Amino acid sequence: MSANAANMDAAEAERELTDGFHLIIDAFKLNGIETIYGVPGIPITDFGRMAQAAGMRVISFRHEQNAGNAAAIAGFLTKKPGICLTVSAPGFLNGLTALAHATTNCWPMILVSGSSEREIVDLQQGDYEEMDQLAIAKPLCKAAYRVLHAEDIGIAVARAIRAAVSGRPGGVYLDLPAKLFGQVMDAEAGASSLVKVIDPAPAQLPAPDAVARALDILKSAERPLIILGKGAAYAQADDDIRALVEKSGIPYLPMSMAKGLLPDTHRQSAGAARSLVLKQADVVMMIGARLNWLLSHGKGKQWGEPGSKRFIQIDIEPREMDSNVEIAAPLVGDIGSCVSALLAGMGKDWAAPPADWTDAVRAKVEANVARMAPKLMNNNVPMDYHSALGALRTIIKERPDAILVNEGANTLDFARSIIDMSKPRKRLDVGTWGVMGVGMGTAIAAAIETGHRVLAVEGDSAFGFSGMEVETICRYNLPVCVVVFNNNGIYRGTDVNPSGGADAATTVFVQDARYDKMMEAFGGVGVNATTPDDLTRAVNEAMDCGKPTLVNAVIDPAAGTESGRIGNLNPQSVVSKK
Ligand SMILES: Cc1ncc(C[n+]2csc(CCOP(=O)(O)OP(=O)(O)O)c2C)c(N)n1
Ligand SMILES: [Mg+2]
Repeated sequence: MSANAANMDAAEAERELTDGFHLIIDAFKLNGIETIYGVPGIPITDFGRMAQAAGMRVISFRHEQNAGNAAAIAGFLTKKPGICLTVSAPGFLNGLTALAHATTNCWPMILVSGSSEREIVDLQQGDYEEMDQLAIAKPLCKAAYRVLHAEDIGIAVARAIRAAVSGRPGGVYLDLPAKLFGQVMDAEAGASSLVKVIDPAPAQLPAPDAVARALDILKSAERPLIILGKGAAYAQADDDIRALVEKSGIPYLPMSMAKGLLPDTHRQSAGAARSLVLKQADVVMMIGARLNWLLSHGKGKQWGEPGSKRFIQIDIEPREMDSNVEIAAPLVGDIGSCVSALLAGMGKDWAAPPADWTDAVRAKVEANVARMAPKLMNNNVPMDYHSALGALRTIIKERPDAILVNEGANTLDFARSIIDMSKPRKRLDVGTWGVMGVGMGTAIAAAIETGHRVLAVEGDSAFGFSGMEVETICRYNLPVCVVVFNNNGIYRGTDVNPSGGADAATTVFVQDARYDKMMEAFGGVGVNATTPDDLTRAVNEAMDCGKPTLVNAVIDPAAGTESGRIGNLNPQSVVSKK
């Protein structure tokens, strides 16, 4: 070898190098992504370590589904994609439910999964955790990408971010084969291969004639109604949405995760008169709410006389229009832009809706609230849903910044109507699917992303889906108070095995279980509460000190109803009823 060639070799060796591990971390950080929710293992263990070393927050869970649910709700809360990191095949599949959930709910999330060697996977030669993950993820998310070369990491992360947050947000899958992590490239070339996403969710302005059409219809209404969906909460256009509702004088109905956009005690809230307004309104304007099953598809008995309504719908996705019924005024654009265009178009002298309509709604709300009030104060032992939730309602009222996480059947339905919210994005629940298992992942991400206190109100069944994450709550010392509504089962704890056999009935659990002991096992505070006073004391203390706490709230096993408020969706057997 000539002296010259030897010198060049030495220069080459001295050049700074980077690799896949570092490029992925740098690409995230460049785009403001600071937190990863995941479960370690081959091939991503070192990646997690390096991300932590590089100053990212890496939160390790006990099961990927909970990490995924954390990432999904982080997306909802921040408008940035929540990141879930999983190992290949089984870890990936565990995370996939949450990715599909995020997509269904229109929340930005990126499931980043390690995968096994392409050459072996594609020949189906039985690699460690072999699976064609990209193909499996594709139908369950908005977009799915695989990166084979380190120099493509920058562009791949940029594509994933833009796909997740632009237009209608949703879940994105990013497949990172094991070999990618160790691939080496020149550090300078690596740095210049990274892409900072400029304006990741560009505003989409509504067409002026579409705005005028919507305002014309709204103006002509005799019994108008506004429905706020979780899309409106996601938009973070809180001031304009409130201004629009107040300027219009129109009664509004918040879907469950839109509660608090305006305080539930607002004069125009029709939350406690839902049946009346759905049936009687003549014009309904949906803001970030879809006419899916949660609104009975915009038709049927709940909606009064067929053909009695005209709908105005604000949504960023044009295909949402006419999905279930005719939309008289489609307003396609991002919610912030649409709402501000409506506000501008309303001018200074917008006439309030006819007083006989707003008075009728108000009267119904007041009657229903008054009817509910004494139930919330009963002192029955064991507690029922009303007395236990009456106690929690006061606690949330006194702490408007606390985040309420809620899942279950009766536990969900009663809490939704009983606990008033007064600020936006403070109520996080089961979303579009009504899925059980989001509780602990949601509570953890809510605490991490916002720094506020979290109160998770959980059915005993619902809690079981993610209950092991109480260890995670203790490990990161998060200010989460979990209240398990323990009625010994799913819906009720009173069913008996119809065969007379020794097995428990399908919907009941171990009687008188002590979920509070689970929290104690990891060093948190556990309390068994049998009265509203016990419950108030324990939850107040937890919310004051912020220590991980689990309160086992003993609820009358006979107090609930089958499927809470959606029992009508259960198919019936004519044969077994003979
Ligand atoms: C992933 C998933 N599995 C199953 C269900 C069916 N499901 C609906 S509510 C529920 C549990 C209800 O019981 P609990 O949480 O104890 O609330 P309760 O009505 O007893 O207050 C179940 C299993 C679901 N919604 N999601
Ligand atoms: Mg239960």
